[in-house]
Amino acid sequence: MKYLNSKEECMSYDELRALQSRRLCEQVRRSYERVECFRRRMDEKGLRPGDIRGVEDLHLLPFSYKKDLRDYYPYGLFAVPMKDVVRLHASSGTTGKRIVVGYTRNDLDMWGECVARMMAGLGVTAEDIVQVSFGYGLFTGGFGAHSGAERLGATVIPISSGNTANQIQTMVDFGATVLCCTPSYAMYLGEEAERMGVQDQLRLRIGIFGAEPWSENMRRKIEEKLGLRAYDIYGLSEVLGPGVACECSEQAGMHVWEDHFIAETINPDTGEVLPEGEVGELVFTSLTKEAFPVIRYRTRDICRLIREDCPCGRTHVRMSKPSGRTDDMLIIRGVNVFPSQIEEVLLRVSGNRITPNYQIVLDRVNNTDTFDVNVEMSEAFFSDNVRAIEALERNITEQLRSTLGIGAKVHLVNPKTIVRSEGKARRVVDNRSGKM
Ligand code: DLL
Repeated sequence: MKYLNSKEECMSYDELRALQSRRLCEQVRRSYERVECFRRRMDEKGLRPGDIRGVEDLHLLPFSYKKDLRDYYPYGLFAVPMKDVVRLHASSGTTGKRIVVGYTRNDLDMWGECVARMMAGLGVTAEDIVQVSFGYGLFTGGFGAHSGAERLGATVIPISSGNTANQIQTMVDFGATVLCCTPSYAMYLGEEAERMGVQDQLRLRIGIFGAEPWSENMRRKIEEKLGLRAYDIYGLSEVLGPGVACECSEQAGMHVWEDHFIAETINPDTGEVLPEGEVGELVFTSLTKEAFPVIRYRTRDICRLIREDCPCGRTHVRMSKPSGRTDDMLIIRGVNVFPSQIEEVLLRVSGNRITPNYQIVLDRVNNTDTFDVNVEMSEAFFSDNVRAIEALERNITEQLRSTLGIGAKVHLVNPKTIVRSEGKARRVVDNRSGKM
């Protein structure tokens, strides 16, 4: 119970700002002394650590980018000697060199604390049995969820992802009450549990899902299939891993732990800071991380910050579900398209006639982009009624054209034919590279 609404979680706005200001000044001073890239950028702006007197001066600081992690690969941005680094994680991303992040013992403690707080806020206790089906390894998901659950005193099943039938049997046999994994894997586990006929033997009550975008519709479907309440958890390797932000019992935005991180939203084109409440690119500054501090790190995730009081009593700002990334924009026949726009149309038009499984496939034929959207029909809608299927395909095609301004070929495919993912779902298959 120690974690439920701890003192830090309920500080007044002024107390939080004062704490952030103290920690920010210290973080800037340390980073300036120890991280060459940051020092150079400060020098270029003619800034000294002493010029930053508190949160009100945050906007003066230079941004940092994913590219910095690649340029200084592997350890060039660390602020402590390697003897103090006790853990490394890495993320490969879809393109380019992977990135590496490091943690001191204190960093791991802070990480565990952040995850434990959010689990406690959702009602996880020492009585719970937590199945961690996020991948363990260089990906932060498995170890991140693990440390939080263990810190709470819950019983952890460190099963990692994959081997789906065995996952479900384990869930049943060990009486798992909490499940942590990506939402697409949760959906898959739900389908498989149904297929195995063991849905009513599951004891799950809480699901903690994240690492990829997912819609409210998907939340409802997962809740229905697994018989639990599903909560969104957000994070990124560069800033910590899972646990930077998480929903509370209200399921209405994810609290960002402001005693450890400052969140800003900016206009991604101009870098201008936006008032809280406006949609923009999310930027994080870490306040307590030792091995790998980040200052004004551009996440590329698009969301808005919510400063209103939350009925749960926590005072920390909330972020909305990311609606996309500034860099997942597709350019199809010259038109800018975000996968989230396609998902929104699919859900609006089709309701329960489709499942949340879809895939966008791009190719180039005769110097022209081809744009196909494969969408899986639900078991309930799937039938021999070819006319109903064609009518839905036409309807989706028309709505996509009016929303996106370009035509797509929509294919309704049979249930369970789109490849399931054990980690993050692959929504876009882009085969165009090298076919200019
Ligand atoms: O995905 C860390 C994580 C693990 C978060 C487990 C939550 C649960 P990366 O692999 O570095 O780290 O990917 C980070 O994933 O910038 C977002 O674009 C996306 N992402 C993470 N959580 C969410 C979420 C982990 N809840 C990138 N909703 C981030 C939408 C998310 N997108």
